[in-house]
Amino acid sequence: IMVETRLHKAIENGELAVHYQPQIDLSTSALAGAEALLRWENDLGYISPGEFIPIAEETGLIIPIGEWVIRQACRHSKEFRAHGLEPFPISVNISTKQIMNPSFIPRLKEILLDEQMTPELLTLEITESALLFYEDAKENIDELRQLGIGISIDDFGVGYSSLSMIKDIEMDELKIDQRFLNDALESKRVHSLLKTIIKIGKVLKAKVVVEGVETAEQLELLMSRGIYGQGFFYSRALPAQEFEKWYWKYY
Ligand code: G
Ligand code: G
Ligand code: MN
Ligand code: NA
Repeated sequence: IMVETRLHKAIENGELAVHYQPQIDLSTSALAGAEALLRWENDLGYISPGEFIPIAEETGLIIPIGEWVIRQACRHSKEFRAHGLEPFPISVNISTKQIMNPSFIPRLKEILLDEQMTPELLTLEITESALLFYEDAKENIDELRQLGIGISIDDFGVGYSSLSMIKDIEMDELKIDQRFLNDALESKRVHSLLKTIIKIGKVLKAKVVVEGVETAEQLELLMSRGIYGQGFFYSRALPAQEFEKWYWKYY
């Protein structure tokens, strides 16, 4: 209850912020995108999205909060370009509750218009489990893709029925859950599995992003495969201004 009450006011109190974590083209080391990650800090301290997103979902607050995140991402995208950064897509995490809401696509279109956002620079990250029990999933995903918005399947490999889902739904990007890379150095079996999942992404002609790149040794495993990486090795998620500083340091 406490968290819910505070979350209600979090947007208007300016306690929420969207941070950005870079995604790197591992063949060229170019910046290929950024994931928008929501942060909530108030007088009680920092509360992780792992804690408050489930509450936002239960209470329905995820709808206004989710729209706010998309709007912020569009604004920051415009700002980054105005400041001379090469255009790159921003990925926003979308909850099941959001994508299943009938107003989701109309509201999204409004936001894109309001913010003069190029749809091609927006990607939506959806978990496979989110789509599993959702009847209109395929139709809506197709419509979003027709608008030019990218669709990314997040945490790929840890939900169930993954393979049947990617059989039916076309996507632009596959994000391989970090636990595969985590174990790939210690286990030949997991390493082979990781390589096979990467091949699945390639067969689907999706951009393959491996999550949780933390060390140079892990990066070594992933190089020269025409894929993308995201993780603390490059940077944690940074506030927009710090993200720009990070960018100018490397590019
Ligand atoms: O950044 P971090 O590891 O703390 O994120 C924890 C979880 O919260 C991740 O699963 C991430 O996808 C989720 N998350 C972060 N930001 C958002 C957001 O804006 N919307 C939704 N729905 N989930 C988010
Ligand atoms: O569920 P999703 O993939 O959206 O969540 C992304 C989460 O992973 C974020 O909370 C982010 O902070 C976290 N993350 C990003 N890079 C790394 C990393 O290299 N190692 C670990 N352990 N977590 C990471
Ligand atoms: Mn994600
Ligand atoms: Na993920």
